[in-house]
Amino acid sequence: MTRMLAALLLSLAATATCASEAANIRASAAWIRVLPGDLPAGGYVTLQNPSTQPATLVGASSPSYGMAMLHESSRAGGMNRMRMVEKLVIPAHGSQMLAPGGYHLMLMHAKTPVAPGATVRITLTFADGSALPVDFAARPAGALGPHD
Ligand SMILES: [Cu+2]
Repeated sequence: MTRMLAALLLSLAATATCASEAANIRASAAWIRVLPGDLPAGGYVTLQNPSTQPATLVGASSPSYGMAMLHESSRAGGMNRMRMVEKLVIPAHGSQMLAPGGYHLMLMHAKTPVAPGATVRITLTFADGSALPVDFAARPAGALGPHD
């Protein structure tokens, strides 16, 4: 009987720590920078993880764009570079910023022109397969942040 109870408690504990990664993440200050023509837009967001489990961002998709990728910008030898990032960890009790000059979403092939002021839905996907839909505010090419 005691053994059964222990097994039951163990399974309950396992369930409690298996909340989906997406459910643990809080997204804020989500915006995209819209560039003219068919130039890709950068997507930026702050991801907070108040949970006790790390979450790993592995991709993104949007009904407004043909392709969305995770990128990192850097400067090396006076050159701006970008590279693809396969995954980005949001640590337990921590946060990760996607911001100009660093990690960002690269949104390509807008299906229809996205105007500044519009809202673009982007779904973030995590390593456990869970998904977090986030509304991003479209901002003009000169914007520095979600509000300026
Ligand atoms: Cu990029």
